[in-house]
Amino acid sequence: MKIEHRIASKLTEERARMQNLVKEHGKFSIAEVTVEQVYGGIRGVPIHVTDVSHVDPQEGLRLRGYAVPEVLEKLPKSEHGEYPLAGGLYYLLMTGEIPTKQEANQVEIEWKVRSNVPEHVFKSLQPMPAYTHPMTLFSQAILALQSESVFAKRFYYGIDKEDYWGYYLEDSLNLTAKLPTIIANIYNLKYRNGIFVQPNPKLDWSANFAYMIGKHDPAYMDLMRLFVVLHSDHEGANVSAHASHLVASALSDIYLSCSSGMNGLAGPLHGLANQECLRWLLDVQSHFKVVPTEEQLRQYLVEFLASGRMIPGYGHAVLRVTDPRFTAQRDFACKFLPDDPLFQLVDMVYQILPGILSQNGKVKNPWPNVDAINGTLQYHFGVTEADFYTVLFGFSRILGISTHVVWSRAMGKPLERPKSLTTDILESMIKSV
Ligand code: CMX
Repeated sequence: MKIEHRIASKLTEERARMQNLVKEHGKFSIAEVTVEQVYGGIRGVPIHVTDVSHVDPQEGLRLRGYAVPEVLEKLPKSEHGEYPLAGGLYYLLMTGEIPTKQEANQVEIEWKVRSNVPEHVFKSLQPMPAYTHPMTLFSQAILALQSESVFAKRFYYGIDKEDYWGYYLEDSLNLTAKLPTIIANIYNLKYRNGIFVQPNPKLDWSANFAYMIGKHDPAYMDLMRLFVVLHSDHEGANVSAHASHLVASALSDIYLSCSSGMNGLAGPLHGLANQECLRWLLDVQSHFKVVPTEEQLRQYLVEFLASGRMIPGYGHAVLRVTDPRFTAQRDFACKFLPDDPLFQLVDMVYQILPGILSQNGKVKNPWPNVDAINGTLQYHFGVTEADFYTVLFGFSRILGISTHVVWSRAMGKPLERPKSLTTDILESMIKSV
C-alpha cells in the first residue's frame, strides 16, 4: 500500500484516540512545572505527543516502537549491502508499519520521480562566500525550494482543514526526494570545484549521495544507509524537531518548517557536535603523535575537563546509557575498519572517559552519544571535511521531522502558544503561596 493510503486508513482511529483522551482526561495533570525547569531549558517537561519515535533514558531510541537493532534487522535491505533502504525507513516512520520490500521500493521510486531540483536552488547558493558553513547552504537551499510548496499554493486558494496533511505529505515527498542531490551538490560546490553531478537512477536514496560526491565504494554506500537510519529521528522535543513542529503549527509549509529545524541542528550543543567531535579526536591524535597508553590518555582527559571545556560526543539530555546508535556504528567499525587508528582512539576514549565523567559528579550521562563516532567513520572513507557532517545529520533527520509535521497536520494539532512570565510575576507568584 502507498504511504498516503496507509496513513488515511489509520486516521479515523488515531483521531478518535486523541479526541477521547482530551474529552475524558483533558484535566489529567501530566507534570508540574518548577521554577528550576523554566530556567533550565524546560528540561523534561512533556510538551508534545508523537508516536513516530521515543527516547527511553535506559534503552535509547525506538522508531515506531522498534529498538535500533530491530529496525536494522526488520527493514528491507538494499540488494547491494547489508543495511536498510531509506525508502523502507520512511514508510515505517510515516505509517508505523514495517514495509514489504515492494513497499520500500515504491518509496524509492517515488523519490526518483520527484528528484529533480529546480535550477534556482543551486543558483541561489553560488554567490555565497566560500567560507559559508555548509549547514547555512543546506538551510538556504531548503528555503529556496519553498517556491515549490504545493501546500502554500493550495492554501492561498482555500482548502479544507481535513486535507492539509495530504499536501504536507506531498511537499514532504518532494523535499525528501531532492535531498541527496541537494546535499551532494553542496558538497561538490564547497569541496569539488563546483562540479554538478546528477543522481544515478540505479541507486537507492542513501547510496546516491555517496555516488554524487564521487564515493563509489560499496562499503561507504552501506555506511550511508546505516547513517540515515540512525540519524533519522530522536523523538519530538529535541531542538530541531521541536523548532520544526513549532513553525509548522503556524501552518508554515514543510520547507519553512524544515529549514528552521536545520538552523537549530546547526548549533554545537545539537547537530554540530559531530563536526566538533572529529576535530577534537584529531587534536588528541596530533597531541600524542603515537597511540597513547591508557594512563597518558586518562591524564589528558582529566586535564582537558579540568580546563572547563566539554568533550563533544559525550553526555545527553535524555539518555543515561551508551547510545545504541553509537553501538550500531561501533559494530560497523569493528567489521569494516578495525585497524583504523582514529577508530582505535574512539574505542580507547570509550573505555576511559565514562569513568572520569562519572567521578566528576555533575555530568548526568557519562556515556557516548551518536556523535562520538559518526565523524570517524566518514573520515575513514575519505569524507574528511568535518564541517559537512552536520549536513549529513540533517539530511537524515528531515525524514523524521517531516513525518512529525505531516502527522501533526493529520491530527489537526493547533497553533503552539506556551506562555512566558516576567521575573516580577514569577517572584510575586512565589510570594503569594
Ligand atoms: N563534557 C564536559 N562537560 C559536560 C559534558 C561533556 N561532554 N556533558 C555535560 N557536561 C557538563 C555540562 O556542561 C553541565 O555543566 P554545568 O553544570 O557547569 O553547566 C553539567 O555537565 C551537567 O550537564 P548535563 O545535565 O549532564 O547535560 P545537559 O542535559 O545540560 O546537556 C548535552 C546535554 C548533550 C548538551 C551535553 O552533555 C554536552 O554538551 N555534550 C557535548 C556535546 C554533544 O555531544 N552534543 C550532542 C548531543 C546529541 C544530540 O543532539 O543528538
